[in-house]
Amino acid sequence: MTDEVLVVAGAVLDGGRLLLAQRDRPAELAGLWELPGGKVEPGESPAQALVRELCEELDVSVSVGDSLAGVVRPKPGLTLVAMRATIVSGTVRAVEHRALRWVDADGLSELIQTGSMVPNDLAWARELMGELQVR
Ligand code: 9L3
Ligand code: MG
Repeated sequence: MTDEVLVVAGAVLDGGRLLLAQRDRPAELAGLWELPGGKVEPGESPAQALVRELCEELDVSVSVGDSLAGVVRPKPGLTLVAMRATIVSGTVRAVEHRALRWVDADGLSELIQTGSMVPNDLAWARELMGELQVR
């Protein structure tokens, strides 16, 4: 079906910290923090889409690893998946976001507690929290 939308987001972890990006749009999500990414285009694999999205949004090249366990279906026709990504070249900068932030377990916990995460990303945030905590 052409109206099936798949969104892929990147879990970029480095040195015990997770990269989060603050959305600038749409209005209801502006100011909230997410795993960066976007829609898989026709003909792309999720991994290819993530490489393209993180190049467009963060100006870096990444290699894509495993998917996170959480698959989010907020409404019919929309599925969100997250995949691990490692920066292979470049330094992240906020091309399309309001800001970027590297968070440790405490920083991520704070964003979750204060309702500062994009709601659809909460399952991934909790999953990644476990990994940040054991370090
Ligand atoms: N979305 C939710 N969490 C995320 C991402 C990357 C995207 N981590 C949602 C927000 C939009 C839709 O998916 O409704 C498409 O994302 P984008 O192309 O606006 O980034
Ligand atoms: Mg995006």
